Amino acid sequence: MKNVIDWIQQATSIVVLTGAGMSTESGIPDFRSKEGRWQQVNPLTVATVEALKSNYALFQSFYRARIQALVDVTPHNGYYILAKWQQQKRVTHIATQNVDRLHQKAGATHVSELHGNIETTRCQSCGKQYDDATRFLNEARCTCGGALRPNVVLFGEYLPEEAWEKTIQAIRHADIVFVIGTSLSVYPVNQLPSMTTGKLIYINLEPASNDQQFDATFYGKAGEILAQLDELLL
Ligand code: CNA
Repeated sequence: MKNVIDWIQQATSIVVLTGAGMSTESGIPDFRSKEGRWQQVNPLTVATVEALKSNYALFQSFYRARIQALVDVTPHNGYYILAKWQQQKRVTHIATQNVDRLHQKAGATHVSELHGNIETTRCQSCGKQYDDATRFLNEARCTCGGALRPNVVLFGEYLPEEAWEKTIQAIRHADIVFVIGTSLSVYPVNQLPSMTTGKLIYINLEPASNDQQFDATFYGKAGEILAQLDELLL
């Protein structure tokens, strides 16, 4: 812990990359833990373009449940700590695989949403954007008649180019990259940690198969470990 505090204090650019494990302490299940959503329904069969095109009812009900489950969810203390580090200019870039917008709800700005977000929607046919999910939740279609979908990146789709490029640039120039709450099993985001020449720090409940690349690892709850680090920084 002492080394990591020294690194943080000396760093001028810290990048944070988060995954679903960052949100479990706010009550949102991840995909791959024992308690994760993956155990009940396989997202590989639903969060896909194929499901959107060939089984829209299943696709719609999967995402409706996910959107509704987020209504009363609030960020935990770990999210506020990262937002504070960003305001203090310690953290220069936040990138997330999460679609829940909890970074922004805790006050973080300019978050690169590598897998999009679940709050806004668009038409799969004409591309028209909707600022919220009301129409989608009401099972209405786009004004053009096309099917609506959340602005998430489905399996098999490309990542948003701007978010991806900004994140690569930030990671290449970072002194430290914090990788938090991700199993690092989803391509291409799992390639990002190896792109830095800075220190790599992993915070996760359990080891990942490729975590020998990290300079420091903390196995435990993200919110608790961030709180310990933050306390030592005061
Ligand atoms: P994942 O594969 O489910 O991995 C999550 C990791 O977090 C696991 O290794 C867990 O051990 C770990 N973890 C769980 N709880 C904690 C905790 N409290 N503190 C620290 N670590 C913890 O999820 P990834 O993000 O790696 O996979 C990427 C997918 C999951 C993306 O496509 C996301 O969109 C998708 N996802 C997002 C959300 C969300 O937006 N909150 C929820 C579920 C899935």
